[in-house]
Amino acid sequence: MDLSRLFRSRPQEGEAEVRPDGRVRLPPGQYLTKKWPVLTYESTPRFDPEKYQFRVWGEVENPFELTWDELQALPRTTLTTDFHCVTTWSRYDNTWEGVHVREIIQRARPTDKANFVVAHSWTGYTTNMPYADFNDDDVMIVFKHDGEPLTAEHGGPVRLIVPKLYAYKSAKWLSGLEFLEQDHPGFWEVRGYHNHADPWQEERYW
Ligand SMILES: Nc1nc2c(c(=O)[nH]1)N[C@H]1C(S)=C(S)[C@@H](COP(=O)(O)O)O[C@H]1N2
Ligand SMILES: [Mo]
Repeated sequence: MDLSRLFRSRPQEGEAEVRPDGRVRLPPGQYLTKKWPVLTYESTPRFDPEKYQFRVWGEVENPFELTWDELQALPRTTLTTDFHCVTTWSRYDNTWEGVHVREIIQRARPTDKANFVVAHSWTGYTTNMPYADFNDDDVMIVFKHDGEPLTAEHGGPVRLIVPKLYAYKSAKWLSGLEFLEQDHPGFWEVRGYHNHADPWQEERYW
């Protein structure tokens, strides 16, 4: 499924800055968009706060579940990061509000066998990543984008955001996090998308 042609537009001159860490801000082969396209495989699901459970399990000392209210009550962070889709659009300066994943890590206490994380959506969508990519300064469970509640089509009311990997790692409608010793490729990863997905290495497909 390649929707990139639908969204292609000219990159804007002068926006390909170099980041403080030395990385070029716009990854190779990407173009900038100010709009925020929707990319979903499944149909946008319903959300029922009464039935919602956020589950953390696997290679952790303290597996747990949170209700919607308990998840909402965790300490909040706001961060502004860029978002890069494998179909070649990038959107700069998205302000995310939500819970930093380290709030979850702290409570779950991953064991020393926790080498990978699988993010689960209540639709059944999954995506996998190395624990080191998950446990990073900019990885968040978010409820708001640019000051507004996340819309349902963008994963509202709760999704994962992993800014340094292509956006298929940012599971919409997040319902749980599974910590694993062995890697377990997710929905797109078994259908031809790169297992790791680093935009600066153009890890798009395999
Ligand atoms: N549950 C779920 N999460 C998902 C997807 C999906 O199809 N289902 N698509 C992924 C892909 S390929 C991208 S590019 C981003 C798109 O997020 P957006 O629709 O908010 O732009 O969500 C990711 N998360
Ligand atoms: Mo994507």
